[in-house]
Amino acid sequence: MSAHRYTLYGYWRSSSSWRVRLALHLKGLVFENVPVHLVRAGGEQFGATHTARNAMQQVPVLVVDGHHPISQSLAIIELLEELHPDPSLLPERPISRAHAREYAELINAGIQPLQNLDVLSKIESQGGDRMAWGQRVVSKGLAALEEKAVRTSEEYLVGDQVTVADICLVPQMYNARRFGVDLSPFPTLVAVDGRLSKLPAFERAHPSVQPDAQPV
Ligand SMILES: N[C@@H](CCC(=O)N[C@@H](CS)C(=O)NCC(=O)O)C(=O)O
Repeated sequence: MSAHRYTLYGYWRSSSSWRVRLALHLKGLVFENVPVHLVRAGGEQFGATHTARNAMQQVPVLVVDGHHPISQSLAIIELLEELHPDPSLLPERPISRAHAREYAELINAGIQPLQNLDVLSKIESQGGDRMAWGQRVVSKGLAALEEKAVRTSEEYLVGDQVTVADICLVPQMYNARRFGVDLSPFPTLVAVDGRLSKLPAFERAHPSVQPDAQPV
């Protein structure tokens, strides 16, 4: 039972919102899930109500105890880790912790922002091919991650504990499939993603079972 009240403003298919849902479920925390529709009516993220929560006009936003809106999924996950350290989403050894953070950032800073809705729309509006762009940036990032994970992975990306790296991996693999990326060069990532997807917290956080999910 949490001493804090959590409200998550997110979108079923947003990979960053998915990361926060995963952290909340892995830590067994109760939260209210409030959908912000990123597409309908031009995008609710651009409206005054959501802009007041996050001037970046993005999800996720976690509101803590009704008055602290926090954006940026990794900052939110770090807050949850500090407030609820058990179970930890970081390995014990400092080097392993660095790897978990490294992989999370590789996805958070090196892949996801290059293929988010905003960037894809701009690519398209300038005559580019959004699918080809998405495939290129996702494949490049996953290739780097595969090369690293081969050396640290056991059951999951870093050893045999679920970490923040795994939280970032699963939504990114889902996006890779949406872009039609060939995953055969990434056997480690595919195997870890498969194992993670069977865990109850990962099943509960999946976009398809969210209240705002739409048929695909
Ligand atoms: N670095 C941010 C990224 C947030 C982000 O890219 N959110 C996307 C959904 S995954 C969004 O709200 N997009 C709305 C838009 O592009 O208009 C985080 O980790 O929270």
